[in-house]
Amino acid sequence: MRLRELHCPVALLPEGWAENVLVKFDEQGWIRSVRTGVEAWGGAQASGPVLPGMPNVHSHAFQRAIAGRTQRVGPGEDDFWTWRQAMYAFARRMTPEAVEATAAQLYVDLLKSGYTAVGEFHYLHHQPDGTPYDDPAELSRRIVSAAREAGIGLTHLPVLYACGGFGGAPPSEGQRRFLSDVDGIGRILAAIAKDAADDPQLRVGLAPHSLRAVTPEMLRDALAALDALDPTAPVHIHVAEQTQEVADCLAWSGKRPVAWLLDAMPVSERWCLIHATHMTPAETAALAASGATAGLCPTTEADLGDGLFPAPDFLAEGGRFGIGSDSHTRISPSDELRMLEYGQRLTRQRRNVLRREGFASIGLGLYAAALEGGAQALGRPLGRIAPGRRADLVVLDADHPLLYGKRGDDVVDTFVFSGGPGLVRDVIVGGRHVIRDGRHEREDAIAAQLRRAVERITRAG
Ligand code: NGQ
Ligand code: ZN
Repeated sequence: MRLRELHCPVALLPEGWAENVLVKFDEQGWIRSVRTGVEAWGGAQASGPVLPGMPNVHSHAFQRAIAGRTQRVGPGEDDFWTWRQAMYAFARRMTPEAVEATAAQLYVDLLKSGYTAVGEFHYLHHQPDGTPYDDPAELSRRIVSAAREAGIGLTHLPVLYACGGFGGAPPSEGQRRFLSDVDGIGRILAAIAKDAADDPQLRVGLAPHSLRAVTPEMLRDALAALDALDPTAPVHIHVAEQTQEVADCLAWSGKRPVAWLLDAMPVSERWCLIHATHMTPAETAALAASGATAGLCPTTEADLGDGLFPAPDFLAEGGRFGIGSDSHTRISPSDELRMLEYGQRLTRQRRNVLRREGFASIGLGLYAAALEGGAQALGRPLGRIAPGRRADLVVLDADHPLLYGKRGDDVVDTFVFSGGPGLVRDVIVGGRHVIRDGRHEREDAIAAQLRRAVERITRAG
């Protein structure tokens, strides 16, 4: 259902909390006006505090299908690289139908947890043996159609993946479905950009997978191809997630991955460096100064044993970040933000570590930072209840016992540290009321379609 306005008893505006806020939308889903101190008179009324919806900057939708399937002990020690083998083995089994069904269910679950837009870092392009589908953009189109079915905003990021390691090392068997050259990825980009032209819910960008997966020449050519299409489109890349990757990059180039990228590439506001876990203080300061965002995925980074992002230094340098759920072991913006702070508390033996100037609360400071950084990373006007931004809103459940008697910053701290997705009651994306009273109108059909797809791929073994 499309709304034209929403009256909010309390809303988080760019300037802070405001009461009796009337937000008006146009039919394309843009916020037209925001007025405060307006009494409700019978139009659509939010049942609780209203926050800007959270952008999710990093998703591999198909990996939701492996949630709970990678926690078994292996023959030797388990690490990121043994997880990756298990992930590759499962990725082989994904049919186009399974990709779409998994993504549609995932996107409904993202909405229910308070995410209203997602950056899909999409590298499953081809058939299991590496042959392109008849339509080379087949699986990208499946992602777009899943996002449309769920009603979530999408920044589609087709991945350029060509090598198996630094210095143009050959790819492995398990990477066949991901491989393309610059022209191939350009064709997928152009196909999806056509769909995005008249859809304010959709944007495209480019994702060179990592410095392991592309050569510097390819990276330059791909950026040139992207610029020809859209010189402001987002660029996302995995970087410095594992210490092995740092060591390999040093052996190849004499530089650490983040330093290499900042020196060799025009890293700017349009870039989002995913993970950037392992940085020296100089790299941390330089990344912050570049204006690029760090795409932090704390629950996945914990699950994969990556290490801790140097968040206190990065924030002190004015660094910008967005959050992502990456492998989707957990789906919850509050989990990502809480883990970001708790990682620091556990190692420093202190409380309230990630403080930000102008914010009295940790939860709100981090939530607000992730809104701004997330909007920047996804290249869409999100993250603020303000005219000209997308009407992407989350209504918390004022009837939830955790929120009794709470006001202002305590509401967001309760969401981030205690309530999580259970506090999300209604979600509006681009003016469409996609989650009502905790339910998505198509959730039964979407779950049924997933069940069928899972049964088929499980049977096919
Ligand atoms: C991915 N995931 O592309 O899904 C990666 C693993 C890799 C994370 N880095 C594969 N969390 O980096 O080679
Ligand atoms: Zn990733």
